[in-house]
Amino acid sequence: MLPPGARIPLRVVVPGGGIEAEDMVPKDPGLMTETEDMTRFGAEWSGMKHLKINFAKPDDGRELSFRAEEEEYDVAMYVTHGPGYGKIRIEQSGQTIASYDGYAPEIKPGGKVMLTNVKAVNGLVRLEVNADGKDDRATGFAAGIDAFVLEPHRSFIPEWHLIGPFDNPRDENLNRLGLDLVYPPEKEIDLSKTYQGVGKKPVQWTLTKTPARGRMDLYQFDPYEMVVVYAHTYIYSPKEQTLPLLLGTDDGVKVFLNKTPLHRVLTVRVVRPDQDRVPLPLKKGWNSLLLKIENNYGGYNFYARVLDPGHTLRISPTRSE
Ligand SMILES: [Ca+2]
Ligand SMILES: [Ca+2]
Repeated sequence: MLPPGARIPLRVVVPGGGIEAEDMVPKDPGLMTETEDMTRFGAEWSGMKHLKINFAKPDDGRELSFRAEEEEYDVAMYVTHGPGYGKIRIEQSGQTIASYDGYAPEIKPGGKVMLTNVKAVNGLVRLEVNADGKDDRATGFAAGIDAFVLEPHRSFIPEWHLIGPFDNPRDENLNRLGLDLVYPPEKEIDLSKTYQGVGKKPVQWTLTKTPARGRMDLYQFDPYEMVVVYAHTYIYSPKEQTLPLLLGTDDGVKVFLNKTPLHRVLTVRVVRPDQDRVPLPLKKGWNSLLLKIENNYGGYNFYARVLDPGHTLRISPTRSE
C-alpha cells in the first residue's frame, strides 16, 4: 500500500455503454468541431477521444443529437476541463437543463454534468450546446465533451396476478428441473382456479401491485427457495405489432405469450432491470403474457416492462378498462 501522498489522485472514469460524443456528427460539421485524441492527457477519456467544440464567442451554439428508443432519460454528460474551455449551457427545446464551467489550469477529465428529464422526440434526442461566457483566466470558450451515459426513465408493468409456489426439484447432478416442468398455468389461464403447489398446498392467483421502484419481490411465497412462481397479465394491442419486453430475473425465467414459449434462461443471477430483451409478437386485441420465475436460493424477484414509446398498449391483469 502506497502512503497517501504517493497515491495517484482518483480521476473520473466513464462507465461502459455510453455514447461517444466524438462519434456524433453535428448537422453541419465545420471548422467549429473537432475530434481530439486525449491519450497525451491521460487514460480516463472514454474511447480515448473527445469532441471539442471551438466556440468563438458567447452565445455561439451547436446542436448534438443521438438516436434513442426510450422517451425520457437522465443523461450523465462527461466533459473535459482545461485552460481553453468556457462556461457552457445545455438546452433542450429552448430550456436550459444544465450549465457548467469548463475552465481548469490544465487539461483534465471534468467528471459528469447531469442532464435530467431529457426527452426523445420521434426517437431522437437533440441537445443544444451553447457558449455562455468564460472564467477570467480562461483562454477560450470551447466545450469538450467525452461521452453521454443514458439512464432511461423506466415504466414497469404495474400489477400482476401471481401464483405459486410450485416445486423446483433437482436431478442427481443438481440441475434444477422446475423451469421445464409443466404446471397448470401453462395449460390454461383461469384466474378463479385453485391448484396444488409445493407440499400439496392449495395455491391461487393473487393480484399484486408492483412496488414503486419496479422490483417485484417473491419472498412472500412459502417456501421461496427451490420453487417456481408464475406471473400473468393481459396486454391489449390495437394492432398486430412486435415490441420488446425487457426483463430482469433472479434466478431463471421462461416467457409465454399467448401460451407460446418465447424465451428461456436457466441461470443463477442477481436481478437488475433489462437483463433480457424478448421481442413480443403481439396480436391485435388482448394477449396473455405469462412469466415463470424460478429460484435456486436467496434472492427471488423480477423486473418487467414493455417498450411502448407510442403508448399504444393497455396492460391489465384483469383485462378491464
Ligand atoms: Ca469519448
Ligand atoms: Ca436466487
